[in-house]
Amino acid sequence: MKVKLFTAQNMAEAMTQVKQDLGRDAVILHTRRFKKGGVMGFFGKEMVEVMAAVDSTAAPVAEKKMQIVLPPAADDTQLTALQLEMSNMRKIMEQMLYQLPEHGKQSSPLQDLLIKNDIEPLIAAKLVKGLPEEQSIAGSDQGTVRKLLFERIVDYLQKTSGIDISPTGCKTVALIGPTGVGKTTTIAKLAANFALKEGHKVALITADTYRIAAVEQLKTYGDIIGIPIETVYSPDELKEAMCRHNDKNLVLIDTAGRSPSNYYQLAELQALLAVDPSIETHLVLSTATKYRDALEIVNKFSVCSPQKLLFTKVDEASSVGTIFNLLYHFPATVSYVTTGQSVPDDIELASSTKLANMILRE
Ligand SMILES: Nc1nc2c(ncn2[C@@H]2O[C@H](COP(=O)(O)OP(=O)(O)OP(=O)(O)O)[C@@H](O)[C@H]2O)c(=O)[nH]1
Ligand SMILES: [Mg+2]
Repeated sequence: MKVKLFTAQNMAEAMTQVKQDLGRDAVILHTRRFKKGGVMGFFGKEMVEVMAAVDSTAAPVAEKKMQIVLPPAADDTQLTALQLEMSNMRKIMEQMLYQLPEHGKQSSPLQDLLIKNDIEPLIAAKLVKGLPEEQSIAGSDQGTVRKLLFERIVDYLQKTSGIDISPTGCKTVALIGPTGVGKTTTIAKLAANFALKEGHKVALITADTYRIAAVEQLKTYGDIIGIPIETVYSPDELKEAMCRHNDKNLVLIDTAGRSPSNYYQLAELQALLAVDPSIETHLVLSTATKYRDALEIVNKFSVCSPQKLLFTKVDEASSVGTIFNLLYHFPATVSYVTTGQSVPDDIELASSTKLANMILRE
């Protein structure tokens, strides 16, 4: 790890120095403003100091392509296999539990369908509980029971609402979530739709100053869409940037991906968003996330009090089971789902009937 200190007259200049010296993969470790010259700290010139680092052991790009990925050490492999085995056994036992006589009857084909679409076995059992047997409904068509189940599912998915913009006020929305789930891409999709398709005045703010490349990623989108973009390094700067753009209909804030197990990072994010309680926070999750991991993410990010959930990568997930399982436990509002990498097209307002149809997909 190569660590270096940079001093410049402003943050933009410091970032250029970091990029030139350490490259686009540099990580910002610390920033501070200080006064240079002057008398007892007064009348000095304001300067910024940035401490940045880059992994000096990382191979150059060309070399990286040729790297051979070694299998994990024997112990790790055994451990992973054991964990997998235990997880499979747990699933089988949960399913068996609901097929035992005290639970009434054998699982139904609809229950099996729910489980196949990754609805947790216990939730699937509760969803079909009390539904009539298909053959017991005299003279009804085959789909009657399915329709009843569909309505039950829709009931749990009812809370959906996107970004509600008022023609007069300024709405501010921040996207938060784990790394790589698609926050920046989703911000670009939202910005392009609200600015270009709906003609609203939109501005972007990025608080993701962790990697140089992250700032550039959003700046590129901002330039293409033709809307202003600001970079902020602290809660105070966020407040100032929000004030500067209070003439806009929508201000979208991008944040750095955070690990749910890093308490410090989450506390920092919480402090950033606490500068203005009017910020509407959407927690972004990949639909392909395993349910148990998604639960952990929602639990840990709850310190940031997100108002809505936003699910990305529906196109990459084999089911939308995680979405349903989560909403069964946390009756949260879902804003959007994203369905691919294309900006601005691959985003939709969440629809309870569309999701319910996917949950009952054969
Ligand atoms: N298939 C698919 N890929 C997506 C979707 N949304 C984003 N991606 C891709 O996911 C990758 C990561 O997207 P980013 O927008 O950079 O994710 P991020 O959450 O901002 O990542 P960090 O800022 O590093 O935390 C990119 O390759 C995107 O093109 C989606 O709906 N479907
Ligand atoms: Mg990002």
